[in-house]
Order: sequence, then C-alpha cells, then structure tokens
Amino acid sequence: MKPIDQVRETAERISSMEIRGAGRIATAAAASLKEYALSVQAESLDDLNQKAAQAADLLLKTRPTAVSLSNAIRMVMKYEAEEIDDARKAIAINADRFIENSRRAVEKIGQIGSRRIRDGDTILTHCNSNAAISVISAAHRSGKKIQVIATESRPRFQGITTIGMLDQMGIETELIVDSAVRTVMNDVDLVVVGADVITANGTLVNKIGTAQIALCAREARTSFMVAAETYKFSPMTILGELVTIEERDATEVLADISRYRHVRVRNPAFDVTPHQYIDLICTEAGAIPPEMSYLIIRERLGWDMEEESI
Ligand code: RI2
Repeated sequence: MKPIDQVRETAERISSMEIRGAGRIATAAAASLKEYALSVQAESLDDLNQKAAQAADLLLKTRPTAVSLSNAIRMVMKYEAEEIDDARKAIAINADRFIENSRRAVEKIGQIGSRRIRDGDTILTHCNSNAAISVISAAHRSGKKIQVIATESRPRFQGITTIGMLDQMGIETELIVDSAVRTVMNDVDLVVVGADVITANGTLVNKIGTAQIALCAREARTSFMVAAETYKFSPMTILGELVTIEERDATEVLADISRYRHVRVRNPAFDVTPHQYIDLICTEAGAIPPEMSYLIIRERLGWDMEEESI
C-alpha cells in the first residue's frame, strides 16, 4: 500500500464512522500522520512538509464538527526541522505524545469525575463516550454500587456500544429509547455525557439529543456533567468562529425515502447545549464550571492568537 493510501483508508474509516468518538478519531488521525511521515518518500524538506500538510488536510476533512480532530492535527503538525529525517521524527514524537496524553487524560477524568458519584447513584449517559465511561467505570471500580441508564442514540445506535462496554465491566445497566429520557429522569442522580466541542463560553456541542437531555435534567433538578479532555475545547471560538454541525446522510435515518414525494429527512449529528444547563465540565486539568472554558483554551491548549491569521 502506498503511504498516502493508508491515510486515505484511515480518512474513509473516520468518515464512515467505523472509527468514531471524538477522542478516537483524534488519536487515529495522529497515528495515521505518524505512519505517513515515517514512510512517505520525499525529495526535500519542503516536499515532506507539503506532503504531510496534504495528508493532514485529508484527515481534517473527514468530520467537520469534532474539534478534537483539528486540535490533534494542529499539535502533530507543530514542528520545526532543518532536515527531512528530523521532520519525520518530530511528527512521530508529536503524534506519540498526543496519543499518550489522550490516554492519560481519559484516565484522570475518570478519577476526578468519579468523586462526584455517590454510592447507590443512577447515572444516565448518552451515545458512546470514552470519557464519560471512564467516569462511570472509575466509580464502579472504587466499589460504589451504581446503576446506569443508557440511551440508544439513534440513528447510529452508539448506545449499543455503551451497554456492551458497561456489561463487560459488570455494571448494572438499563437501555432506553432516546424519547424515554424524561420518563426516567426522576430516577437519575447524575447525567454524564462526553463532548465533541466545548466553546470559549462553555457551550457544549455533543451527540444529537444531548440538549434535550440537559433540558430534562434541568427541569428535574438533576446534575449534568460533561466529561471532556482539554483538546475538546475549541480555540477558534475565541475568534468568534461558529461550530459547524455535521449533517449526515438521510439514509442513516430512513433507508429508502423514494416513495415519499414531499418528505425530506434531516440528520444533524450534533446539537448545542447552552452552558447554563451544565453543572460541571470534568477535564484532566480539573473539574471546572463551564464559564472557565476560556481559560482552558488559553492556558492548556497553549493557544496563541498571534500565531493564527485572523
Ligand atoms: P469520546 C461522539 O461522536 C459522541 O458525540 C460522544 O459524546 C463524543 O463523540 C465524545 O466521545 P460520534 O463520533 O471522545 O459518535 O468521549 O459522532 O469517546
């Protein structure tokens, strides 16, 4: 396989959601860039830089919402080198560092977030989030007796992945259809979800249905926690950029609409939860109120506006 074909294949697996989850697509992209940089032929440093940038662009275009992808690619591609081999090595080191930091962040989020879970709690989660599951599994491992309610998360049914993971850990779990959230909310002590993007003002962009769950939680006075690595925060939102919400293919919702003449299927993959509905964002840098998101972007992501063209 040609080096660029490996990148194309990874890009295709991310687009089709064979590889999915904001954290997983970020680490898969980093690993793919590393492999590419170490194997592609280059005639000069300029040639390598250009080729690596093209590969990065291919990966970047796969899914438009999750900022984890662009943050990962930016971190991997932040290198300076005088020689081709140094550039290859720098990309590989950056990628390894990102992947290892991501693994540690998810673990740490579990340790911090699980302190918010009490013995006997029922936790509701949506979609399939590694970070959210880390919180739940850390609470379970610490000996707290907990129960989870997981939504199906139509149309891609990531909830089925979630119940599989929780079942493996021996955690008592109930599966519900997405529209049953209000019915069960009075039995829920804490909602824990992941994040695809957190903006500078603490707004959450996450799997479609999250905003409805947050509304229900608010109305029932149930705490709502977001579990997110700091690379889920979006630097560009400081510059006023809006988050693009991915609209996926209609066939994910309805396989065949050809017999309807006046029907259009809409399939937005994510929705927007205002920061007022979020009690806490649990990151590897600590559990913060959503209003502190700006500081995470400035201090943890090393975001330097001077570097970026406005
Ligand atoms: P982790 C997923 O997106 C869900 O929206 C989930 O909440 C989020 O990524 C974060 O997942 P999708 O790829 O990074 O299923 O916490 O569209 O695993």
